[in-house]
Amino acid sequence: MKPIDDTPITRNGNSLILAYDHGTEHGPVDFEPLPKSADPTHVFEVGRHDAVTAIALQKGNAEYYRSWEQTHGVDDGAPLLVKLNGNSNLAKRDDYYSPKQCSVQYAVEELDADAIGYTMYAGSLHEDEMWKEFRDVQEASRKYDVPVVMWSYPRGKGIQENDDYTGQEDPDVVAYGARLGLELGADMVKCKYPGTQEEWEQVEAAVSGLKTVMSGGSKRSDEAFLEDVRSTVAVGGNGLAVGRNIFQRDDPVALLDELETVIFE
Ligand code: FBP
Repeated sequence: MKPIDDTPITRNGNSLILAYDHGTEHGPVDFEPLPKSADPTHVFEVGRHDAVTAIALQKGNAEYYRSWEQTHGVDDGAPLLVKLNGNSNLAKRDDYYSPKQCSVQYAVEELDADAIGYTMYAGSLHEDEMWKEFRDVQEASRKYDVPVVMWSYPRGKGIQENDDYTGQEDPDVVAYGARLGLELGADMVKCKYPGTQEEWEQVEAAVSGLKTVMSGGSKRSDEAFLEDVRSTVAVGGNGLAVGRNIFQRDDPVALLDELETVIFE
């Protein structure tokens, strides 16, 4: 099994994953702040920035990405992370579930994926089913020697709200989700930022050195965003998986330059 630090999705041990699966997860509404972001090739171009160590795409865009690279002679595009599962906001379900649309075999053999991504909703009524799917994904990833990133988002009927937190942002819940990544064999976990550095320390304490990346969340100012990233990296976080804070900016280069310094230097 290749250590994740020997794969193209890390640099100096850290990662910046440019996530662009929002058309699946949220729908075109996420492209409204910057209409050109609905064009995948615009975001593929953004991914050529040196700071980006992987671009996370659903199967259809992953196919488009590989053909775009070929037609345009691009050889410096971001390594490809294929997100195997996803769900739309349109479905009515009894609880959270993210079905799988792509196999590890297809991702690696047909799309030449450098990494695999899978969303886990621990706490949902469908947790058992997702654990079984993740087991197959993880074992197939080992067979092909590609790293697995778990989008670890505990949510659903098992997650209680309390006076202080809205369930998903409770640091105990985030830390538990991160720990599941370690227990179930992920190489990296992507977690919601609970909101403070102390709370992220709690996440780090739970994972015993497993790579962690912070989920970007909704768009905020450059300074507020950088501050969140700095505060996680300072206590052991390994970077960022970010979508809206990059692709909703008309010119994200300055922010990517800053992120490159914060995450890799
Ligand atoms: P953002 O940086 O835009 O939050 O993207 C990260 C991400 O995990 C995406 O991969 C995914 O589409 C989205 O967040 C899911 O967000 P949520 O399910 O919390 O609305």
